Amino acid sequence: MNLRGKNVLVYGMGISGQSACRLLHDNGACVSTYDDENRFVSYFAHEANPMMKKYDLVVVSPGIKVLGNQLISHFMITGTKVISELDLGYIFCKGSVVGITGTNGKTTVTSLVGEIFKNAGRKTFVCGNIGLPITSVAKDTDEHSVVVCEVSNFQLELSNLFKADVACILNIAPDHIDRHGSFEEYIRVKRKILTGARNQKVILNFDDEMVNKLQINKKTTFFSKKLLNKGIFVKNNYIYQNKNKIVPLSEIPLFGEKNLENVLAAVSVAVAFKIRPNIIRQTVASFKAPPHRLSYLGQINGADIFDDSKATNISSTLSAIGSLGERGLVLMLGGLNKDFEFDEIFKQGYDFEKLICFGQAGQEIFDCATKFGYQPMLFPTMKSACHYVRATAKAGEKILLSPACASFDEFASYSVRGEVFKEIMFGEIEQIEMS
Ligand code: UMA
Repeated sequence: MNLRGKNVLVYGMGISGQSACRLLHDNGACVSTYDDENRFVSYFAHEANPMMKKYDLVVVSPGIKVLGNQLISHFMITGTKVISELDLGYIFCKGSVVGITGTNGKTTVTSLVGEIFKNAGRKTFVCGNIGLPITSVAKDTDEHSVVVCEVSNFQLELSNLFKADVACILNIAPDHIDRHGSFEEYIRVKRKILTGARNQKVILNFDDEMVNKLQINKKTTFFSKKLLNKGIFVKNNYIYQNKNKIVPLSEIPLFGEKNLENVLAAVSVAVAFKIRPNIIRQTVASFKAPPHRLSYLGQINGADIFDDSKATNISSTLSAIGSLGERGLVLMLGGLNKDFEFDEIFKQGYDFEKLICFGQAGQEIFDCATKFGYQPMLFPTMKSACHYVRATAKAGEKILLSPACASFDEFASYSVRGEVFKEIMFGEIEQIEMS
């Protein structure tokens, strides 16, 4: 794409918008910026009213909801080319690009794949939804490098140019319905990662009902926790690729069934790049999962404490319950509802030790649980719920923060929520209350 002298508007001035500006500027474009909250980077021209101007290209940040957005509709109606920040970064990436998406597990798989490539001596860039915009790494890539990109639905929504050489879908369950309007639309957007290059290799989770149903091509590799005829699968407590043993399950340091799926996915990507089995095995064995994903924090009064603050949807919470088991489980649910019905959790008939609801969605979850015969407890905030749970913790309990909601009613992000949880459970209670 020749951008020299072209008028380009970047919409949304978060970290991806800012790095898109730099990439465009470095490639000779005349960059203007717009942000609904009036944030702007001082050395680019900030537009007060971009509808009044004509642009050759508009680059949109992932956080901007496309449905119902008047500015984006205006550009589309007037025939202006509109692309995503993901598209822009991809166009300038050299070498191979791996795209990893899914409702849950993206960050874990992206990190593990990145580690495997690095240990194999490849020039590796781990980027995307994980926190580093693809537009910020593109200029440093070359024909030998590998870009491992965590791809969110937000990034895919406006994307048409992103064509990963290897595309992986981990799982699909209802999420971000508030953004996409329906589960069907969420699936349609997720599938866009498969509209890839001619020689795109596709890696899919055989065990996920929704992913398994996706149309496959000749180059599709499936991974599974069960025995398959070919692909990446588990047999006799080993991860196999066809007939080759790759990793013994006993060496996987990550906890739970979902993490086994994550490791299978990462092994599948590594195998697609012909990485040596001993490198894959060593990397898996020494891998440390990113925090707030069913992380074991320690004990209080003999109760085990688990931080799964990253569980911001129902399927993630259900998988945490499945991994820990219902016996002695003190489940902490709540935050900001993303348009979910909570019936899915309670209709399973789990026999929880305690059910704790909190935050903006607390009353709704409380009412739903009560409808199914539970006797939940309701707290206005997660902090107040944590103080109660800590004060009453007893031996044999498994205290699990797996909220099935976004964090934004009380915290800046799921990671802040997880840190506060840890602080209250293990830190100086008085200090936390004063702050
Ligand atoms: N803005 C508008 N109009 C809007 C919405 C936002 O102008 O309607 C502006 C805001 O005022 C703000 C800017 O856009 O100035 C924020 O941009 P952004 O929301 O695109 O956020 P970035 O800082 O660029 O971060 C984005 C991703 N954020 C989102 O998708 C919401 C980050 O994922 C990602 O790590 C980063 O790019 C680098 O690629 C975060 C995320 O929450 C972690 N992702 C969601 C998730 O994981 O569930 C999808």
